[in-house]
Amino acid sequence: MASLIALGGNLPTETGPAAATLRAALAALPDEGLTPIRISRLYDTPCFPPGAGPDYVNAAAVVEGPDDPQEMLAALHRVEARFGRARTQRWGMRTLDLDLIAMGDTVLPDATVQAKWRDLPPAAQIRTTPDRLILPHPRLQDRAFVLVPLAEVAPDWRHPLLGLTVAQMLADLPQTARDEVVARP
Ligand code: A4P
Ligand code: MG
Repeated sequence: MASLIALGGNLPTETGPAAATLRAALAALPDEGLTPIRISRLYDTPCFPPGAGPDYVNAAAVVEGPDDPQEMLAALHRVEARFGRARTQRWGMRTLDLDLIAMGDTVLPDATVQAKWRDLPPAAQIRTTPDRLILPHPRLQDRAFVLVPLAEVAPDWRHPLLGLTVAQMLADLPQTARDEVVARP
């Protein structure tokens, strides 16, 4: 099944600066059974929340991979591990973060729980981490650093619960937030 994935990093690794790490991670996807179908450009994005660390490099891709969402996430975690992802502080600095944004119109674990995580107030978002896979990714609709790259590779994917396409969710963000996400030359 085709999945949408988002990549981000704001710390150098042995591979090099974050941009080099993202490129290497994209190149390593086939080693984990994931076939990239479309890959966005890399984007420079301001750190969220502001001041929490260096700015990020972000990208998105459409990949063909396992039908089972848990297997899909496990494959992404193996790529993260290979590039030295250490889970320390949530929303802290990271060498490589690979998020599973969506798998078709799969909703996990169910519409009520997905909506609960989606509607979490910002303070609680920082304090709490889901202990299971939530699909679509609960913060997708809020984040220009996800939606701008995603609009390059899957503008017409439609959120199964919000009923909005990627292009529509992006258009709903403030212009200032969209302008901060800048494609690298
Ligand atoms: N989890 C549940 N649903 C998912 C999903 N759809 N995709 C669980 C991935 N993981 C999911 O994730 C924490 C737990 O969420 C996992 O055990 C998984 O089972 P994580 O990747 O270990 O932790 P994290 O990355 O610290 O949390 P998360 O939620 O991925 O962080 P965010 O929300 O992605 O924030 N600013 C800019 N400019 N660019 C960025 O890329 N990224 C973050 C990370 C903060 N600020 C940023 C950026
Ligand atoms: Mg993550």
